[in-house]
Amino acid sequence: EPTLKERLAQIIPAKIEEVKQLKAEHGDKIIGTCTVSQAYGGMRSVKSLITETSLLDPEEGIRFRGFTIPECQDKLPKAKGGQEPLPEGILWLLLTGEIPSEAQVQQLSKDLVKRAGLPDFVVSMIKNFPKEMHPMSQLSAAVLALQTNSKFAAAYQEGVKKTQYWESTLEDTLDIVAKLPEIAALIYRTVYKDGKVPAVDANLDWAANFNRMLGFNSHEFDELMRLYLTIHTDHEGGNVSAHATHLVGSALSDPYYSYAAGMCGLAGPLHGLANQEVLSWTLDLQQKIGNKEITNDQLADLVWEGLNAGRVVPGFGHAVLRKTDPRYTCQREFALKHLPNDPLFKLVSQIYDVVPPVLTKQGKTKNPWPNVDAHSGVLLQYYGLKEHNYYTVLFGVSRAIGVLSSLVWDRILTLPIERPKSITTESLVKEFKAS
Ligand code: CMX
Repeated sequence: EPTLKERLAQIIPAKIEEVKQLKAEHGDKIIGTCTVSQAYGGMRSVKSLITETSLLDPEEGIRFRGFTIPECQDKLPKAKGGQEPLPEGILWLLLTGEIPSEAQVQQLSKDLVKRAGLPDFVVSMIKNFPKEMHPMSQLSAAVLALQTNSKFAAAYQEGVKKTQYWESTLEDTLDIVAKLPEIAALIYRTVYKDGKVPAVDANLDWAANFNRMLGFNSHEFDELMRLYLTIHTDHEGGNVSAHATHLVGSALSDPYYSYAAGMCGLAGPLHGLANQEVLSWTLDLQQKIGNKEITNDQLADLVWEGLNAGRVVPGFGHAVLRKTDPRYTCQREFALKHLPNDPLFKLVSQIYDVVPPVLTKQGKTKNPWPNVDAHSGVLLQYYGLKEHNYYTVLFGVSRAIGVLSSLVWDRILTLPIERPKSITTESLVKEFKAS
């Protein structure tokens, strides 16, 4: 069977031809417009980016290369005895658009094991970070330090042809994905535990290896980690982490720079950091409630308290989605299957009943339903990964698979440097006064 790189090389010519034809025949067709409100409003729903790896429907949620999350859970290869997809499979899917065979996924797992391992200076750098430094800052800084390894940067210096940029971008992508579990685990073990991380195990898949490095040994948690690392990979191209990676990469900054930029964006509370905020908020509620059961009305009062103080309800709302996030739903299903009686899960379920009507009544948010971040924390807590400040790092490890696969396609399609036009308020005022 062809390797990932060989398969990609087979797929690429037809795809490039398709894009060439599309541009030749329809290059002047309009796909989106931008109003004054949209320019001031974060360019919401302006269609102006090409991202091949996934597509988000406001009602249905994400499709990875055309496949919904339940379809991915059904079709992607699993670990022996497992039921959740292996993240190696979604890496293959996002890159090629094809569901890989078990053998292809195993081969990719082995390739990632071979690429694992960190230079000593990165290990000692992480060990010397102050413990108060946020784990997301540590993650971006460590990835930037690793940039010295970039094969794309080296190839570019050597004057490699534009049509071959994708090859070293793919090499960097696989290297980064392979090395991230150790980086992330080292951050975790150094900040919260004894600083020791076991070497990668050639007989384990990527997610199970990550769990061993973090210090967890439960097969059920391995299953959760596989699911978690699969569903957080990609959410089309306009979200902050994906767009930042794409934008920085468009300057031909290598994948290390580009991904580190994406991680700086993921660290914002309106984006990835929301999962940390959700857990703090939920535990806070749990503490206020104490050991008793409360009615939905009483819980609603507590939610209103936060809203009236001007805070958002973390984990609810979305810039694009208008229904419950399917990434929320599949985590809820995992919880119903494995931890139906966990008190914190019961509270999260009650929040799911109570918050949407409250947000609807408040009437501000366009989407009162929960997003991916509203559910991940409770699962991690259950399996003993309790340090919420760390949660966004897990999101970031997964997101590498999506944003870097997309970056490989940016280079395959030889997309140019991104440079939209900006305007001033003064110029707008002048323009519309005249008309
Ligand atoms: N709680 C309270 N108010 C909310 C809200 C929430 N969960 N979500 C949106 N609103 C408010 C907005 O703050 C905004 O208020 P103002 O008009 O006073 O500024 C209004 O509703 C309209 O916002 P919107 O158009 O519905 O939402 P946006 O597209 O601007 O923002 C998002 C989307 C996700 C940033 C927002 O819903 C939010 O802040 N949610 C909470 C944080 C969160 O869960 N983020 C994670 C998203 C998923 C991810 O990227 O990881």
